[in-house]
Amino acid sequence: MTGEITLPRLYPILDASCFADDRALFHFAEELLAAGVILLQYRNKQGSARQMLSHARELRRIAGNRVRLIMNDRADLCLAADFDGVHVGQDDLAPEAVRRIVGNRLWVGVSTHNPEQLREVEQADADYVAIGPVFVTSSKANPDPVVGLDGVRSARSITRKPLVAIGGITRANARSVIDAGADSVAVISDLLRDPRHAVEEFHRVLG
Ligand code: 3NM
Repeated sequence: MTGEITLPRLYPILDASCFADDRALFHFAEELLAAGVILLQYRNKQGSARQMLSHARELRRIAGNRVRLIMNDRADLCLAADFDGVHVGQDDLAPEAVRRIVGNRLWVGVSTHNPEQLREVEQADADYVAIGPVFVTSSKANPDPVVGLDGVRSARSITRKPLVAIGGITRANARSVIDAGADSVAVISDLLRDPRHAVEEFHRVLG
């Protein structure tokens, strides 16, 4: 993206593995959107490329063009589904490689887990950086060590890029994460039960 992006405080992640079937997945998305979510990431570590593209195209249709949709890991599927950005981890394509694929108009976000990775991404062509896991999480296989609120404060001191905090973030601790310097909180599990109500509560505590 040319120029700095602005992240909303809440960055929900729709993880396909959390849903029994497509109907439940799309219903969840509809509930998030009805509650006012404007940025949403689609994550699917187990599905085929074909399933991912099919989910992603339907999400684009449901969301319309007012919601920013971010594809986890896959620049090719981001383009194919007309998404607005790609989020990559440390084992995915590097930000510069993603940028060559998606161009300057779309967002590129990168996950980091320690100061060294943060310093590297700070120099890279990424629009935002994520730090995590902030707290214990059961939504990710083999998570890196928990960084805590001190890890968020340290990340804030290293990067000038918009900062997303992720991992174990709930309505109960989200405010402390923002107060530690994050611009936005990315959440999977604390949205799953009654998403509409959960989003409203996140919005309330995050102000
Ligand atoms: N990435 P929940 S932690 C997808 O540390 C993901 O980069 C992490 O899910 C990282 O909100 C995480 O349920 C899981 O803890 C976030």
